[in-house]
Amino acid sequence: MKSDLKPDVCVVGLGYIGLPTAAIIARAGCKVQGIDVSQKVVDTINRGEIHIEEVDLDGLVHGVVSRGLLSASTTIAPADVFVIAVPTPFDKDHAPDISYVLAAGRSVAPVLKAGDVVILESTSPVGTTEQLRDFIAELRPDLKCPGLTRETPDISIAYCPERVLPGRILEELTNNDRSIGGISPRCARKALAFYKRFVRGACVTTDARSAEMTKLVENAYRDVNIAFANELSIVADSMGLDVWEVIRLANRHPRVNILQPGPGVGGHCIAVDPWFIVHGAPEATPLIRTARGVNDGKIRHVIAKAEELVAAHPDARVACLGLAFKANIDDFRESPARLVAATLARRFGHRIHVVEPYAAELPIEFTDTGASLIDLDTALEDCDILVVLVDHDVFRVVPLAERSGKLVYDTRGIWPDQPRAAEQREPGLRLAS
Ligand code: SAJ
Repeated sequence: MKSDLKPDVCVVGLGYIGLPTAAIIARAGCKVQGIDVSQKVVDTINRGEIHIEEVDLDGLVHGVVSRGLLSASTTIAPADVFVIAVPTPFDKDHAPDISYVLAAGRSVAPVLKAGDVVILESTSPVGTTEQLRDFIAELRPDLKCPGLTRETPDISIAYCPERVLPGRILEELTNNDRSIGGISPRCARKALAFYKRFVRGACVTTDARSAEMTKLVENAYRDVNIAFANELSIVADSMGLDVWEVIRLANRHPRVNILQPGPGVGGHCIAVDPWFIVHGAPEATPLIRTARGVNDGKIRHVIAKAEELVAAHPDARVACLGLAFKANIDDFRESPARLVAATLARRFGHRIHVVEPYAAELPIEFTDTGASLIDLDTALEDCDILVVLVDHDVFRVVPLAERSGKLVYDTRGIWPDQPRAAEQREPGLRLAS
């Protein structure tokens, strides 16, 4: 690859990170081939359409596909830069599974040539990039790999995690700072030159292991801080205090910034990545492990409280507000809200209604429960109990007049003006956490 020419790029894995990344690189003028194991995903993208929901992604993909800059395939072709963005799940014992990363390495290896750059973006346990390098070296003994030769290596290998927020992916892919960890400083420099083509944020180089750990630390930091807020919510509740009020006041301290309690931590990152650290250093991670336990325990706490409330009002119709794992997105995977609503639906059947403006139908586990999907207006007119599970903006703006007289269990603290139980002399009118 000549440095003045735009590299041909291959992005392996066209999911929530891979597809937006491929589209942004294509927008920067590079020819991008996206690889996915699913023929359906490949066909969708080649039609200029998308298989995931993300703000503005449809228009961008349509544009770069129709300009011939992005195409998709199930089979890999030679390129200058390979970006691997495949899942790294964990097993039932929370041990990370890097088999998709190694499978991507297996598919990339045969087409590698001198001068190529391989970049791993998947969230990975520390040491994965080196394992990927070892695997490629094994498959391609003809190539000199970084860290395994005294001579100038033929290829460069680096780790560069994404840190984008679902719902803001395109903006954050462009504007967030990036950590770029090379197997060697030379690898980091090569990867840096690539990211500079489409990232406006600062690109900071380091070694691969530090970059791997940085990604895990960022999400563990958030998990621990959310756990603190969730623990506080249960403590405040037991003392008859409004946790939202306490946090609002505490956050007026110039060095205090407590996050928001909720029905637990969802999504595919924050509830997963801390385990990669725990698995790497089990004896040294009591805090990170406990935070996971606190956040998972908050889901059980909310289920128990919601069940108690619904059971205590046998004639009441109940609306669960939200299924998404967080506000203003249509992603229902690994969602505490969905788990709470489905548990209520299984136990209380047709009394349970779900309001989710981002869903066209209820997820599969609601089948045969008797629960139904209704719109917000119907819920406000017909339901007696509102269980707020997601802080979607459309819920936040419901005026007090439309929810007065209802029993409200607000797990997100979106309605600070809702009268509390004591003021209304009716137990459980507003449960705080
Ligand atoms: N949550 C709370 N209280 C809060 C903040 C969040 O209960 O104060 C809950 C949310 O409702 C949700 C969960 O935590 O269920 C996670 O939401 P999030 O907005 O904190 O994070 P994600 O999972 O959407 O994205 C995170 C981000 N990481 C950090 O903020 C450190 C994102 O930047 C990463 O790129 C992403 O994980 C990832 O892919 O790793």
